[in-house]
Amino acid sequence: MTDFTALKTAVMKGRRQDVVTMVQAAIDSHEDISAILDQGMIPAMREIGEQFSRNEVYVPELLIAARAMQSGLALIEPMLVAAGRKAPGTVAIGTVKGDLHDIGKNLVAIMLKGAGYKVIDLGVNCDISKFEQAVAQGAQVIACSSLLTTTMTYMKDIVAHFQGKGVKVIVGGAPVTQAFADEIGADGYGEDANGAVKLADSFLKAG
Ligand code: B1M
Repeated sequence: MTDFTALKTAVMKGRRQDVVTMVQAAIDSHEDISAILDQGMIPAMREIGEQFSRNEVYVPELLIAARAMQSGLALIEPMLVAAGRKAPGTVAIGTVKGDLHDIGKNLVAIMLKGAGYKVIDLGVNCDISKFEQAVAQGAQVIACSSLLTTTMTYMKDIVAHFQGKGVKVIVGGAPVTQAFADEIGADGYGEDANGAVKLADSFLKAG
């Protein structure tokens, strides 16, 4: 039985080796992968974000927590991908221009791969030209991630750019809402990684 509180604390404190040990032990004991994420790792990032808002921790603490989180995700990725079903289509994903947050984007990419999609991961700080290149490589859906209120506005430019070009643009990230997605004319809003997969399915799943 995994101690999710201990896992959450280890992520928050950035104790990378402890996170790796605990996640590996959870995997070895056939713990539900969603539980590892939803009860241990994701709440850790949420809580350290709240501490950051209250000036109780600073950017270095966020960085080491993020590094520990990424190490845990790297162990989970093959399990999620192996569990995947087959669905045809290519999705390009990137964090938008000016934004360097990539944990949520990586999680969405992992879940899309797990659902059988070919994923073109464009990384962070993506301007329109990067998404254009992915479309030239066959991307049918563009998934944009933003974690900052100052960068989410760039999604409006991306949506406008691809309007009428036969590419679906979907958006997500902590400050993004359905209302914002509607306002900028996006083709969809994914509240979380599963939401992004459902959107891709709705556009690309053979039916
Ligand atoms: Co930053 N940061 N950060 N940060 N950081 C936030 C976002 C913040 C809310 C913290 C706070 O103040 N409480 C705040 C933003 C405030 C705002 O805009 N209103 C903030 C700030 C201010 C900043 C800096 C400006 C700080 C500074 O330098 N003074 C700076 C900006 C740098 C930049 O990007 N230009 C900065 C830097 C950083 C670090 C580098 C230290 C680090 C990022 C490391 C990394 O990503 N490799 C970091 C972190 C870790 C955070 C918090 C604590 C955690 C983010 C995270 O990983 N969450 C964050 C606080 C928070 O979000 N509560 C914060 C876990 C992740 C799994 O969730 O990314 O939301 P999330 O993804 C979810 C969904 O949103 C959704 O699915 C995912 C899985 O469920 N989703 C999508 C995401 N993308 C999607 C795309 C889709 C669909 C769904 O496509 C369709």
